[in-house]
Amino acid sequence: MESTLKSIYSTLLNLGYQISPEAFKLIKESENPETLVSELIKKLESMKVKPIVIEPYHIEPLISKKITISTQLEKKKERYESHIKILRSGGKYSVDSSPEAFRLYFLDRFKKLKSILNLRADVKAFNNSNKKVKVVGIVNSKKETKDKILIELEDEKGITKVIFKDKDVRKKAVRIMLDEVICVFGTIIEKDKNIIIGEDIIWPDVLPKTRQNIKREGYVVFTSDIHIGSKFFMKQQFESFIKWLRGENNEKEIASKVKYLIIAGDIVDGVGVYPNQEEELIIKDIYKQYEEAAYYLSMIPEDIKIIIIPGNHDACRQTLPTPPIYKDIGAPLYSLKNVIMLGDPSFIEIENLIFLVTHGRSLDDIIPIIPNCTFKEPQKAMIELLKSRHLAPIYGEKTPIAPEPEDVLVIDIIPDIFHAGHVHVWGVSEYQGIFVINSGTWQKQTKYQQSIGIEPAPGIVPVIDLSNFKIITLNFL
Ligand code: D5M
Ligand code: FE
Ligand code: ZN
Repeated sequence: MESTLKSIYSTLLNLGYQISPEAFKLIKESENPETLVSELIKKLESMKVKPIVIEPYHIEPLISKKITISTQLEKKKERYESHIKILRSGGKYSVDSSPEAFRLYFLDRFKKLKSILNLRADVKAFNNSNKKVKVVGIVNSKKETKDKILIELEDEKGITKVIFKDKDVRKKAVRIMLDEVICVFGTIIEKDKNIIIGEDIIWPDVLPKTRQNIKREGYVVFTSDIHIGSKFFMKQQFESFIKWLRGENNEKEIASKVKYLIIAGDIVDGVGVYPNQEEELIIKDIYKQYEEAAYYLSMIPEDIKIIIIPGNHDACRQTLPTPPIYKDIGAPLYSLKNVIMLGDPSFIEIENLIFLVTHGRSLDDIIPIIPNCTFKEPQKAMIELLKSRHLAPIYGEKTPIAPEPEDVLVIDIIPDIFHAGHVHVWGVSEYQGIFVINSGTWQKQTKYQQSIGIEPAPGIVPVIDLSNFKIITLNFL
């Protein structure tokens, strides 16, 4: 036995690996150290970025999990499982993209948001008179001149032209986004041409939310944009995050209470996502990228439930609503027992709290056009999405939308927590009692991002303490 262990030790050293005493202990105590080590070597050789020191977390996933999970842990898992309810994930994924499908899609968007607007006290209280009218419509066009903002609002009956002249109302009107649904109060100036002077604008918005006051324990951890496979993936920092989740780092107290990890897309860097991306890839095979991703996630204790939705770098249909990552390419993730693979957007109830999770592609479209929104504070733009009650208001820019019969991008269920990623900058806020969280990234600035001045803020992880509703941010840099 002793000699077997010695030869294992020197084999690893000869291959250039050091091994930590804890990891060595795991090998020593395993049922069959030789088989385990040959599997370990195979695994390490398949990794593009090899560890210098072998740690327990490299080995544990290779030891049959059935042995390491005690029956008690299994029970705990079941208990957690019953606390997760998927309210809605992705859409129906229809493939019809005919003009008629688009007409029906926007009609559904209009109807859904109109009924949300009609529930508002201010909209309800406004009574049309001869001259004064309210119009609820979808924004068809928008033009800005020096002293006017002109929009066209479309409803079932036709098009109303609205002119905003007054300085104060113009300030509000700047924020109007194409294809969103709003209500305008105004005065008719030409009835036959349907022209009104806009005097006020009402967005669907959310009312202050009161959380169900029940006793909860534990932490929810938010992350996204891991970009495994990219040369810029911050392996070391991500590993220290995993170590923390395993209770092997600072802040053990919090780590031991983590019950859920939510990942809002861009698990891997993908292939062919943008021109010449292969030059920035350390793993050029998408299957291998998911293998590596699953290997990392398999190091996370199994009693932490992991929820994963896709991002624009993941392997799946790219239009919103987005189905879960393909089962064949993402197979290694699907094989993890504690992972739940969902679509974008997903409404999930966890311990009686509603989580809305989306990757956040539309942030690229709305940040540049909304005053006071910047890529440095994505949470502000996320609040604007809540005001519009839509996850991708603008059609035809960077966010591809599939015209499904039902617009599942309407925020018709008000969440307690709204989580997105994509812009690679973390940010947290609270709006009307809703936690708004952007979970940043684990990818350093890429060359492309450098060329257009995107400055990521990686390695920061927002966490919610369910017992007191405080947000903590942990820094793994
Ligand atoms: O996106 C990360 C951030 O960088 C997001 O705000 C978009 C921006 N980005 C990255 N690549 C591009 C290209 N090719 N065009 C425009 N904007 C881009 P991620 O989804 O991680 O690539
Ligand atoms: Fe990303
Ligand atoms: Zn993205």
